[in-house]
Amino acid sequence: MSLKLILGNKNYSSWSLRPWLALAEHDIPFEEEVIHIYDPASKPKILRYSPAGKMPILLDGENTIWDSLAILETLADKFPQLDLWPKDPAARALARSISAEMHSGFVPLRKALPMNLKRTPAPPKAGIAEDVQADIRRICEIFRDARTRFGARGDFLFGAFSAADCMFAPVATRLRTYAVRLDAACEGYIEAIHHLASFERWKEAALKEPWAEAQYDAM
Ligand SMILES: N[C@@H](CCC(=O)N[C@@H](CS)C(=O)NCC(=O)O)C(=O)O
Repeated sequence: MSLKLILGNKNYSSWSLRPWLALAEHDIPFEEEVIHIYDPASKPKILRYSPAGKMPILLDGENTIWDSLAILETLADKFPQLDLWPKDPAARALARSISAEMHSGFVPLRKALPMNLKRTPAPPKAGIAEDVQADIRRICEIFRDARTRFGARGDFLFGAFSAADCMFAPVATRLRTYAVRLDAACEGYIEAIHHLASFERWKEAALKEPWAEAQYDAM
C-alpha cells in the first residue's frame, strides 16, 4: 500500500520535518505534497485531507493519520524491523517520555525561535528571555541524559537514529539557527542531526522554496 505525506513548507514547518525524516532516513518509498501553510487558500486543501486542518498528514491506503507523533507511532507499528523506538525497555520508556515532552511542551522556545532553515545563524534580535533559556537548559539536559545513558553506540540520543531524534531534529536546527551557545555534548548531537543524509536533502529543498514569511524572518 502506498504512503503519501502531506507537509507544510520545508523551511518553516518543524512538525512536518519529523515523520519525513523517519521515512526518508530509512529509504521507505513515499510520495509527498508540500502545501504552503501561510496562504489562506491552503486551508481548504489541508481540510480535504484531515479534519484537524494541520500538517503533517500521512495517507496510508485507506487510513489517514495526522499529528507528527501519531504518524511516528504508526510508522513504528508498520515497520517494526526499523526499531523506530529503541528495543531496550528503559531506553524505550525514556524515548517515549522525552518525545511526548517535546511534543506537548517548550512553548516559549517554539514561539521565540521558530524553525527557519534559510536564516543566517545569529542570535535572535529580541535576545533570549528567561523562559526560553529554561527550555534550552531542559532540552540540553534531555540530550545529555539520553546520550550518557543509552547513546554510546552511535551519534544519536539512543545510539542509533530513532523516533526520538525525529522529534528533536527541529529543535536542533533552531538551536543552531539562533546561534545558541551550548556545551560540547549538545553541540555534538546537533551536528549529528545536521549530518543526516535525509536532513541534508530536506534542507536543500527548503532553501529552494520561493515563500518568505516576514513575521518569522524578522526574528
Ligand atoms: N501537534 C501537531 C501540530 C501540527 C501543526 O501545527 N502544523 C502546522 C504546520 S507546522 C499547520 O499545519 N498549520 C496550518 C494551519 O494551522 O492552518 C503535530 O504534531 O503534527
